[in-house]
Amino acid sequence: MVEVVRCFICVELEEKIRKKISRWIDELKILAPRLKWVSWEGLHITLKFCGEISLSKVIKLENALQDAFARETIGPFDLEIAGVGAFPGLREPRVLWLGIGGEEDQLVRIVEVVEGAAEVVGLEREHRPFHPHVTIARVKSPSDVPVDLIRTISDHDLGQLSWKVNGVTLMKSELKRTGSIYTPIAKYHLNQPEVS
Ligand code: 2AM
Repeated sequence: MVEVVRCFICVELEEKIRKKISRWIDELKILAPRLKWVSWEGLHITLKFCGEISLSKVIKLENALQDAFARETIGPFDLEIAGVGAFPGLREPRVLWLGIGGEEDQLVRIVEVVEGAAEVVGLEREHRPFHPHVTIARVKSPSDVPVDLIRTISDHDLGQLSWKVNGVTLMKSELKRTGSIYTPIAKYHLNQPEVS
């Protein structure tokens, strides 16, 4: 049997930021305990979801990403958490997320690099527009979302949460009954732009 790996490419958040978001999630959990809240380890910005791919394809993807990021001149850049929202919308949310601000245009450039490398190994391009976000909860049933929760998340100010993005991670995802377990497969560092 061919071994398959569920994986995705993401930007990780600094640990102190994940812990701060998580403390807020702990408060929200009290209002909506039936939602699937993401644990602090699982907070990230997905750049591309690869689905379940063969181990040999994972190795090819690792190499393609390595080559692509070695060629790129995108240097480290700053991102920040900017507001909250939901897919498809706050009226009937399926996914609750934190928005991203700062040098978002750099993130868009990185997604292009990632898509290019993924295409090299035969993965289909994402056709939906890229909407950078950090998923904080998934909703099974709309009745699990009290009005209070939406009011609380809309009114809350998490304060300034910004960090420097130094690289991108190819992450393995294992689905467990208690939640997903993410393990880095490889990390790709952003090049410092040359000073002339
Ligand atoms: P999101 O939560 O950032 O929206 C790992 O499972 C990551 O891959 C998740 O955080 C999720 O992104 C994304 N993901 C999972 N299943 C997916 C799917 N079927 N299609 C697209 N993205 C998916």
